[in-house]
Amino acid sequence: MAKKTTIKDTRPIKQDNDKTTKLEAFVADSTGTKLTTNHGVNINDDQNSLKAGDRGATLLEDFILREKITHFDHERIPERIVHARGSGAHGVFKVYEDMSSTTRAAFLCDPGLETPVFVRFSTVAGSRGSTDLARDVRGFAVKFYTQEGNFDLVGNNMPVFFIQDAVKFPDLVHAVKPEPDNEIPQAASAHDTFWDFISHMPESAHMVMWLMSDRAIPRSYRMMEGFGVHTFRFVNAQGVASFVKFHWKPLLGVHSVAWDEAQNISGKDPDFHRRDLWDAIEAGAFPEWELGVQIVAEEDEFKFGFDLLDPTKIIPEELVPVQRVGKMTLNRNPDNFFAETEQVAFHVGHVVPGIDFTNDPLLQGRLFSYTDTQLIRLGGPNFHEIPINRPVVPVHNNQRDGYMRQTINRGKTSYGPNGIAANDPQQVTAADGGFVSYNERIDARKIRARSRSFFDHFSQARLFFNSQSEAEKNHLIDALSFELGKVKMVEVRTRMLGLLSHIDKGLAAAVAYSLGLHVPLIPLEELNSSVPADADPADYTPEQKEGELAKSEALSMSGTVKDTIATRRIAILAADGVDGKSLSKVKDALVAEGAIVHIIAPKLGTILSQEDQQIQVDESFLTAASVLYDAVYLAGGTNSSATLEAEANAVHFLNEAFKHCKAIAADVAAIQVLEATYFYKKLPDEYSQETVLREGIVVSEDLSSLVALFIRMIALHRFWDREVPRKIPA
Ligand code: HDD
Repeated sequence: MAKKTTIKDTRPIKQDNDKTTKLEAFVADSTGTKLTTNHGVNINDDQNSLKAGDRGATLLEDFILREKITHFDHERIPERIVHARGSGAHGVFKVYEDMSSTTRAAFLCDPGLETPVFVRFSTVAGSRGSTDLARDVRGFAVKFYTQEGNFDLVGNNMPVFFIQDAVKFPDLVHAVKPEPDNEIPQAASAHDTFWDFISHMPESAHMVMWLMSDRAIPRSYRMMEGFGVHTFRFVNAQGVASFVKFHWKPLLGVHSVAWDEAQNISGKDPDFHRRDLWDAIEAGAFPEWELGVQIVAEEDEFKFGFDLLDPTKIIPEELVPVQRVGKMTLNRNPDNFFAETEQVAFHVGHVVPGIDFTNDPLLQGRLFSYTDTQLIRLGGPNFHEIPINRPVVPVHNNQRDGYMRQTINRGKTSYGPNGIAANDPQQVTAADGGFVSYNERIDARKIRARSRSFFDHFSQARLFFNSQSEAEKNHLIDALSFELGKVKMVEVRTRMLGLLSHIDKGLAAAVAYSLGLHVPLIPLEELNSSVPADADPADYTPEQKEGELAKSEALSMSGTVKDTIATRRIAILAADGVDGKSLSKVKDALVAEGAIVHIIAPKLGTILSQEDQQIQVDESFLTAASVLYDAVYLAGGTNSSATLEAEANAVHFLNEAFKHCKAIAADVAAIQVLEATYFYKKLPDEYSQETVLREGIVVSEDLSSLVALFIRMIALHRFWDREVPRKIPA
């Protein structure tokens, strides 16, 4: 076959790179249009079916009725087996500096280039209609529509995974999903089958620490980190490869809610995260993350005490710092949830030249699973033609036909090599941008076994626990006590305690206390189902190794950004007779800092201030709840305070906000309302600025200093220090 030297459709450099414009072609706007059937016939009456007489039977001939009902009957597609509940947004990504020394991926080499992205955040275990606030891992999947094709970074908000080999993924998912006999519980891991599985799966110890931490109950998708989890490869134009781990660092910091709060939000507003993302984008407060990379040279592959290919391990940031190389901004909500967020199909195998895989056995299995799942979920092999999934560059190959094919391919040939069409479409050389897999040398026997370098399941679980703040440790112990407390089978609880004791004896003892059990001594080899009987126990490395990192600051959320109150939700409690001037002053100052401020009163409509001015109420105590806010301000005014003091819902609002360690500020004229709460008598007698910033409560008549302190307090997010010493019923 004669080879042509020129290629008609070279990878485009000056292509129209705007995904929004590309999607426009598929957008349907019905404004001012006529109602038609799907075959384009104008419909005269869409409200009545065709009947034999006024009261007669409906006729089979009614094609309008049949088409409408049939379409309706088929409107649902199978939900994702995992990550069914999700929310999406469009945005853009820009690299800060040319990274061509490490990768040839064009979107990472040109700081002038803006790459469109679509992001889908999700929970894992729950169904499509389940609560956003489940204790769960969050999916963080990003589709980059690059000029060299789509790159999907299909990650989570936790940097490790439960299992080391994809062959166990169905078991993990079966264990965490609702139990098969009664389909209970929904969107929760607090049940027997999950913990039974985990108790036999010590490689999940590290991930379970993350799952039981507050990372599993984020305040917002906008305040979560993201991780590519696996070690990937960067390859530059010279073919030189390095290992890379991907990170997303949110510019708003990493923040969570309290577990009691999460459970309440699940009832008050199960769409809390979805609404938060949507509202922030609608308000122009575009969520932003920096892309971080940890790069390890090829020759350093074996210099760590863990295996880079093991997805249950992180590379501590102290060992390899995260370089922030670019920024992603989400700036547009989808036009249609189903067409975009539901039909988007991610795949870890969607890589572009310059990004490649490693032999992480979890990653390798994922490479099979994602295409396979879309075939069933989206109904056939043409899911890449769904508008949201199309790359911004043209697609040409010899694949044809199948369910719902959209492309009308011209010409006689659908094979290659061919002579009839001059061998089009043609292969592309590496120099012209063709993808060439990294030329990794593999010289091995075929085996079904685990590398010894994967045997240590506890060192990093312990590193994670040791790196948490005191409050975070307490939350982790509480979470385990809650989850195992929901487990019915005592042998599962006990086995878990045995497993926890290999992570940290104090942790196991604290959980055992809550469960009313003793910590059993279970030798590691009995727990280690994935380790062969003849393995050397030295490989389990249960104890802290000399020179090993004891703590990693980056693993605690307590050190993340705390200098902004932008988009934080603040409740101002008020009633008729409120001091309107002070209310406006506080509200204006908070709004000026970018916060969302709602006035909450006993009823909707307006309240009359002591200056005789009507103030619009945003929510009533019936429609609002403290768990939907980050902080509370209690406005002054004699009559308002008297009403709020007698309003049980207002007092409950304050008690709950206190219990969940939120910032509370009050005009001194409203002190009587505070006196009606559980917590008032527990507050320290003497207040200095330092106590205020530790306790998160400020009461003052000097509104200027009150506002300034309140803003600092809100930025600090939560006052976990007061949680244990000032525990209240709420
Ligand atoms: Fe997965 C969906 C992330 C392991 C099989 N996965 C899915 C999504 C995310 C992840 C974010 C939702 C994408 C979306 O929003 O549509 N998955 C991960 C991470 C993993 C991981 C970070 C470990 C590092 N996954 C994993 C394994 C397998 C799968 C080991 C199978 C062997 N994942 C799937 C899937 C899903 C999926 C069944 C369900 C829906 C979909 O793919 O599109 O194929």
